Amino acid sequence: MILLFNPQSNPQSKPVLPIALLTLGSVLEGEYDYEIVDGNLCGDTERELTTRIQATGAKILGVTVMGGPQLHNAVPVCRLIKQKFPGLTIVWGGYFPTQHYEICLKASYVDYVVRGHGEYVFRELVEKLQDGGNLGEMQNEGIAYRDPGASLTVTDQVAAIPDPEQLPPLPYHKLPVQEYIRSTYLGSRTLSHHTSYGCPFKCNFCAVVNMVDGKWKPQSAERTAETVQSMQEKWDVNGIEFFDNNFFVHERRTTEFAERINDLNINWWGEARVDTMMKYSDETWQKMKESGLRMLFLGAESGSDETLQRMNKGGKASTRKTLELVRRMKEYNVVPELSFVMGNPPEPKKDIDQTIQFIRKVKRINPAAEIIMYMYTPVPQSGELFEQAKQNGFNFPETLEGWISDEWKEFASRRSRHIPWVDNPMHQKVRNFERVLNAYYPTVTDQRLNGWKKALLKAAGGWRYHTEIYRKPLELRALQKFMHYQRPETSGF
Ligand code: B12
Ligand code: SF4
Repeated sequence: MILLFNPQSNPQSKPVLPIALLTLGSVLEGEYDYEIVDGNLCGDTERELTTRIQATGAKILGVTVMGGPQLHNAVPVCRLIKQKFPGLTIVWGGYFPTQHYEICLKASYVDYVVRGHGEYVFRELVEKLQDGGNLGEMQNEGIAYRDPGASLTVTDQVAAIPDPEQLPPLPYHKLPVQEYIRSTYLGSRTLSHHTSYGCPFKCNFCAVVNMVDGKWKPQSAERTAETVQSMQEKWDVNGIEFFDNNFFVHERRTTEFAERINDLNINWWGEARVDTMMKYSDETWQKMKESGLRMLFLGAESGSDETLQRMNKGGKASTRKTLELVRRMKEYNVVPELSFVMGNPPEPKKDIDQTIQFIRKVKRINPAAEIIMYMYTPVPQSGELFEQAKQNGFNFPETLEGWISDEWKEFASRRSRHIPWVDNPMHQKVRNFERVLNAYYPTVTDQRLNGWKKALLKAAGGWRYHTEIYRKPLELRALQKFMHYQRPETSGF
């Protein structure tokens, strides 16, 4: 028996479907016994795992791990579970272990790390562990472990990306899917899905590059549309969030998908690049709109063309294009959700000021645009930004215990106050501006904010926004707390 475990990632809100575990399960289906344990559905994850291991006699525990709150749950739970069941093999996979496998393998409670998209390599590892095969003869790349002499064995490459079109359907029957359906801006019954792996770009602040090295593999429009239709038939879904890193790479796939779901009356959301969406024809935009596209998440990243270059943003990314796109989206009434990476070296203050001014321009053009502001937080890969970060005294923690300290938990959530090149006044300026911006332009996707609450927030934030006096917005803080205001990045994914 194999248990696939999703540590708690968002215990306060409605759980998000653990798609990684469903797809790992899809290739075990019919060959191996397995169960999925979702920490977001159980209060005490350690107790739940203990009960399930005792009841099933599980010998392998596969754990999916994202930096931030999820790691915070994964570390103590795996430590305790390993103490209780020393014979249990614990395998970690996902974004965090892919990047920081050496640190993970220092911990006595992590036996193996699978790097990259792990469906086939995990299945082969399970086969070897159960049948006693030689790990040195693994066909699939993407595994790292310490042998009994404690030296590190790691394959040269991360796992090859599986072709999503060839993967079996997701084994939804392993989870209580109804629990994951939530009400969002898209619809009263929204569920998430994933249709492509990777991204063809290599932005040097982005963790996706380490996973896929500039590759992108999609499922066909036909299969994607069929899945959406079956979600509607089975669970009466009327909103879909596509969590792909870059759903819109191929215009033809998007158009075909939009045509195929046109009559389903479903609203949808996805993640895209600004330059790609500017290349799309008016006809495609019209089709996407008619098929129910309500909102797009876009990596605008910066208000400075110089910084976009330094980020290796690639393609034809530019600030001018971002402004053109938000104007275009206004015509189609599709909400742009723009994500920015603030405080980039070598001149973080200038970078922050330029991006704040740029966001003000965006809002003048399209007031409905949602703005998400992250602080630049390096990922371990080569590139000018990371080199400069290191020169500025940046180092990752060397143990998992270090990673789960409050400071690094905040860091992994990309809102850290402890980035060496961003001093406290700079950090405060970003957060104060964010507060004023969110008051003056309350998010359109927040379902709890009704008309009078929005009007009150807008009035209270107006003078600060116009005079650009962002310091100490205590009155806005109190108001937003009182109204349970929801920041844009917590509204969808
Ligand atoms: C859904 C999602 C969430 C959900 C949580 C989902 C869950 N598991 O509970 C929520 C909304 C809570 C979330 C939050 C955050 N997320 Co998030 N999230 C995603 C998203 C959009 C989709 C994940 C997904 O389902 N992918 C589909 C599956 C098939 O792919 P996968 O997860 O990579 O899994 C494959 C491999 O990683 C591997 N694998 C994964 N787990 C395991 C386990 C084992 C045992 C094995 C063998 C293999 C394996 O094999 C899988 C199959 O191919 C990704 C982006 C993306 N498209 O992947 C970002 C992403 C993972 N998130 C990210 C971040 C930064 C966060 C946050 C930390 C910060 C933020 N505010 O965005 C927060 C906080 C996390 C927390 N609370 O702990 C980053 C990670 C970057 C990094 N530096 O590591 C990503 C890549 C987004 C991005 N492009 O920046 N997230
Ligand atoms: S385009 Fe987006 S997903 Fe692709 S590498 Fe750049 S930031 Fe990452």
